[in-house]
Amino acid sequence: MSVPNKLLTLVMIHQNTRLLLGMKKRGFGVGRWNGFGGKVQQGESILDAAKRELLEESCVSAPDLKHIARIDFEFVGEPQILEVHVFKASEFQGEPTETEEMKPQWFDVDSIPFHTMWPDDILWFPLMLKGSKFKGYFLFEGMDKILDYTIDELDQKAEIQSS
Ligand code: 8OG
Repeated sequence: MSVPNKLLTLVMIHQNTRLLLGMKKRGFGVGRWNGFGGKVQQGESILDAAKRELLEESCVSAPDLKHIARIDFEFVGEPQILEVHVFKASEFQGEPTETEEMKPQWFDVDSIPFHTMWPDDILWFPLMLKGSKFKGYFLFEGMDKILDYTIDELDQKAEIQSS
């Protein structure tokens, strides 16, 4: 029997030339800059989970999140696919504030610290930054090596499907 995908969210706050990232202080992806997000809870919508995790991890709320991508991550030897739903916002309320999970910082879009991020990010951030919708798949061996991947740009009107 196949294992159901694990649903996760990832939120990017992007304003013109700057992007808000957080340094992950603990857990999966520790030591890497990333957007804000985490697991979708039982009975929660993916959008509500994205808003909740953004607030919990950065003290910022963004009422108008645009669902821009679904990226599936497979890890060699692990049966469960991580299904990450990516959202983007330009408007937000509150002041980005360090929490137990994340240390937020603004980056110029020309100086994104890809060397201290998940290695797939450099491959799909350009699409995210230019406002595209897309679907991605990455096969990882461990946390650092990508064995295979696909990225398909979608029509702006396309609805991002979840499993
Ligand atoms: O709840 P937890 O902190 O474990 O959630 C993991 C977060 O990391 C979630 O926001 C999804 C995100 N994430 C992955 N893999 C990758 C990846 O390869 N790149 C980026 N940018 N984020 C990822 O789980």
